[in-house]
Amino acid sequence: MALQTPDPVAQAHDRLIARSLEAKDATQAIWASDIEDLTEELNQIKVEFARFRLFYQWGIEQVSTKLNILRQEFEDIHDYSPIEHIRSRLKSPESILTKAVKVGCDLTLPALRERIRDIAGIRITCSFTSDVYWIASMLSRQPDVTVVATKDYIANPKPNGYRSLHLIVKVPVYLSDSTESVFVEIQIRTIAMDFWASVEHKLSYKYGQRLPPVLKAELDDAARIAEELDERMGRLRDEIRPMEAIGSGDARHVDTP
Ligand code: 0O2
Repeated sequence: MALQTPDPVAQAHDRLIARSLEAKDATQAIWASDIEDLTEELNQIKVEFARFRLFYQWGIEQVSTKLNILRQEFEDIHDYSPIEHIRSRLKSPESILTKAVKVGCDLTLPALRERIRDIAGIRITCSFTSDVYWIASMLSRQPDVTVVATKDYIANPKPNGYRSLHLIVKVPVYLSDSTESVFVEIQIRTIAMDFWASVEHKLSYKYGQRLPPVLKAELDDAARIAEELDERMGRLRDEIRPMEAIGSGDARHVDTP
């Protein structure tokens, strides 16, 4: 069953109905001034919420810039980058409210700011598992990035086979007269992990909890194969790396992830 999200317009509508029912005399049910007040209130909520989400967009831009610099630096020096692809998404107002209801968060901006930490999301894909940890380590070492939580679903995959490294970081957003901090969720995974997760996501979307056993078995098998592929690619890469360092005569190659 779909979760009910609180809709400010529907709530205002319900309040108007409630007021009119309470009124003893139908003629005094709804005053034009009431409607004006509520419209004004709704517009204010919309403006505040749009500004609230904008901070997270800026948070995404901060982290994306850091990642792009790392990527370009690596491509320039090593002719290779541990970062294959970067995607970002800002949670929609509906998804924010749905999650807030799900986790029992108050529907106030301070509560949403504190409790819903994946409003800004960045997903990084890379070729090798070692790249995943290297990227996490490079980001964590930056002085204005604070890692507040780590979920290592690579070391400890979820029961369904999901693997990925998740970081919740806090980054500053510099405004003209102040600095605000926002949470950004960063998911880092290999191409194989990402491929599996996107197929699993589509199947979950289609079947929910009722995934047919034959598909569940296929998915379990695919998770095992994806893990094995990552391990094999890692071993092949370990073979190539020392040769690259010697071939280029560049000692910096040894420091790459
Ligand atoms: P969306 O639209 O992708 O953002 P918490 O935030 O700690 O209260 P949560 O949200 O379960 O709990 O955190 P977790 O486990 O770190 O998962 C956050 C995100 O990871 C999810 O976001 C998914 O993007 C991804 N994810 C986690 N588990 C799975 C999984 O089993 N399969 C797939 N395909 N993705 C997964 P959202 O909020 O679900 O949605």
